[in-house]
Amino acid sequence: AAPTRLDAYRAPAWRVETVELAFDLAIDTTEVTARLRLRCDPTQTQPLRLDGENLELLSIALDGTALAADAYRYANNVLEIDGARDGSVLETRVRLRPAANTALEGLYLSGSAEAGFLLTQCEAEGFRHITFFPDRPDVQALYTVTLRADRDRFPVLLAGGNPDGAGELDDGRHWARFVDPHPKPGYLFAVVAGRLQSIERDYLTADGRAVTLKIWAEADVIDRCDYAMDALERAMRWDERTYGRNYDLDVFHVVATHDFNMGAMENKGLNIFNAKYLLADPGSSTDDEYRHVESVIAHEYFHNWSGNRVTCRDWFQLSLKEGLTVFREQSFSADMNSAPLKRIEDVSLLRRAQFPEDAGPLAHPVRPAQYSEINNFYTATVYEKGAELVRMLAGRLGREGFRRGMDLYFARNDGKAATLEDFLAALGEANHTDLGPYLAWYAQAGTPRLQARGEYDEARRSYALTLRQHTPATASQAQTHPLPIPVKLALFDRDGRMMPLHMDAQTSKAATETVVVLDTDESTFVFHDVPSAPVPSLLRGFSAPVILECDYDAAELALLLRHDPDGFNRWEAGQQLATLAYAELRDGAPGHALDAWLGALSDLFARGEVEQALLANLLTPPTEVEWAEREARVDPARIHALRQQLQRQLAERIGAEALQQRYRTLAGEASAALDAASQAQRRLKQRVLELLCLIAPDVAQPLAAAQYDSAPGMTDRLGALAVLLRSDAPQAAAARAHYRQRHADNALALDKWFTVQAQVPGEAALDRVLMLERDPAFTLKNPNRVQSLLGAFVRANPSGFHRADGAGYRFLAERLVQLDALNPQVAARLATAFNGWQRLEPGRRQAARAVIEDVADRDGLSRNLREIVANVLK
Ligand code: B3K
Ligand code: ZN
Repeated sequence: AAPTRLDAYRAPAWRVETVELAFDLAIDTTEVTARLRLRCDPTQTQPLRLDGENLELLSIALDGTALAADAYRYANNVLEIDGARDGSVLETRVRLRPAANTALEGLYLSGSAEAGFLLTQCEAEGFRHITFFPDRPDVQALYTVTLRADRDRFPVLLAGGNPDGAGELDDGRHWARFVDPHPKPGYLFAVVAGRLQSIERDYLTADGRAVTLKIWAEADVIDRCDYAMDALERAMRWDERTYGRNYDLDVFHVVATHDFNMGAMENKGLNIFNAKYLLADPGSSTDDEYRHVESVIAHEYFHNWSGNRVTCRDWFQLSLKEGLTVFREQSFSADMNSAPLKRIEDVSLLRRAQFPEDAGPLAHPVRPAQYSEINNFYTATVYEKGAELVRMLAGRLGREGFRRGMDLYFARNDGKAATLEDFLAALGEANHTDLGPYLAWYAQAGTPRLQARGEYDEARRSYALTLRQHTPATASQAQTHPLPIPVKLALFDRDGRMMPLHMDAQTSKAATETVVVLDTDESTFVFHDVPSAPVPSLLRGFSAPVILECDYDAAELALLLRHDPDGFNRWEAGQQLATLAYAELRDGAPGHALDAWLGALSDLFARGEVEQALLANLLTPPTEVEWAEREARVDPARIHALRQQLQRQLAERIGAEALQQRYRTLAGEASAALDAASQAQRRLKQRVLELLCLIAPDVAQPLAAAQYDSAPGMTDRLGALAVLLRSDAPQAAAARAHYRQRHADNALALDKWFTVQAQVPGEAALDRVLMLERDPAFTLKNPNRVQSLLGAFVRANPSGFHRADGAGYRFLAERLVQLDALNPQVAARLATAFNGWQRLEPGRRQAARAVIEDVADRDGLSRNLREIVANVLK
């Protein structure tokens, strides 16, 4: 089929005003009756066409009369119907096969046929797997949903909206009805049915609505939902306070499943979560996982306004809801936890996941121009880069201005399907500002390079900062244009103090931080009354998603690393300095940068004035993936070796004695408490143990083994296991076996057992993965398990996956083909691990190309996998 194109958008000829759905639910076959009241756009003359995939049509009637066989045609996933008019009512009845649905899209079974439950996933185009419908987000309808099922097998029946009656039927069956007063697109529809338990909380919204919050899960995990409930309440309060947004139904359901293709789904009134992002308990969740639960709970909840009340006109606008909602979640998490740490985490993710995407054959704009399979565009670019674009706009308008703009955006577009233009227009108009130039960011792929050069004029006491931008061409766009780039900056004197800034005429009150906007290819900004040659701190807080190429020297970066009061920028200076040090090692010329990095960090370590979690981050150099991005001929084994060498030098400079002592101090305070200080202490302790193990394994391994044995919580236990496995410690085998047995019945804990082993670097990793695949708990049918082993191996273990003989590539190709037959979405996502193969050194490059071409030649691939493989070869 031809790709779908943004510029081919047309408003729907047919809309649906109301939908009445009735489900007769059972595991093997479910029947769905749909009554649609149709509206026709009088200016268009198309026949009625509805989407439908894998549907067995049982009956069809228009305005109460069964349709003759020649009055409709069902082919190529489209049902075309003759004779419909404005106001017509169409009734269809279809049969579905949930238990046979391994793609986990539409209605499917979670768990076993005997004990599992039924649920739906509709975004992006799953609703057409449930009933015939114009399955596009700009068709918004009012839903009434009736569920009928055997009471014993399906005691709980849920759908989005407010409850509207329930009761008994014959033969042990029962029914429940739900009415949603808010018009919504089909992708937000959801039902859940089965044996589930719940926890419940009353919530009163700021505007006075009494709401029941309910979290549902299977009996064995229901006692792990309390943290999510607390997080939900925090998120709801925060959205009231920060954006004036209240919840708008009488109940809010959240359901946990172990069988889910992604993180979670914001269905109206009935969010469905991958258990990984909902369940949390000290015995089996790490600190990171607790934070993820909080942020995903918030993200899905925030969608109720940014996504549901105001939805997307078409899937090209996906970032309208996703970029905005990620930004809202980031702000929430920053408020709940440490803002600099959150920023560090988000920028790291952007660099690890989005920059490589933007630099390779899969590059696409935040608003793509075309797609063949929309599920392939739930990417780091649409989500994370999209969030960075919103952050730039918010920064530009300031806190109050942004709130004004958001108020107008929600008011104007409530109940509508909007575009990115609508978003920028509302933000701009509420502030009498033209944000139009920022639209260019949404249309252009690739990460801009920002070059900075500073010149100090001693006689004039002025400092001229010249900024230049350039975005390299990408596979999808040969021509690139300048973009508005806000650069937040400060100037430091040589004692590490920020200078007051005086720019041209306008500034009389002298701030120490300012924002300049570069919106042309090149521009020079002049600062006056600068008493001495400054060290610029540029792009503070990562004020734009660009790559800064600045001719900082090592001493300047070290000064920022030692003195910048802003945690993010201090970390950033350290990352840049580490990158210079890495380049020195790579070129066989260890020099100033290495020395400055080691010196600054060992001082900061000894002086102990930096907060513990930040210190742990400072002591961690950029990832192998980030460094691979800078190389023209990537040799992942070499990058790994150099990074290890760099860390070993850091450990040596700090000294085994000092590391050991610090470890003992930190270990003395071990607890499973979740407060920020306890988390920070665990994080630093882990980093110290890792560094110590690089230079004194004989000392570190027994410490790790003891930590494993006495760990009060999962963060300590898993951290210790990782150190033992990575250093091939004599104690590793016992700990590995112990963990396997202890957590045999806990799927999420077991996932981490697979992951920690899949991530042990080096050429032996593939054999380990093959061995782990033979574990009885491994299955290709569960997306979390696939991610935990295969995903961790191909994405987070570069030196293992990129084995020199190409065996890692052949292994992935084989699994992709197997997986594709079961679950195309999961297969396609895994296939993106081939991104970047063009820049591998020649040996690996050839091996990778042969393997990818071989996959591309297979018959019968899904549209999902075919598109990724074809794009990756570009
Ligand atoms: N909107 C969903 C993602 C749906 C993915 C469809 N393949 C989760 C989220 O971003 O909140
Ligand atoms: Zn989202």
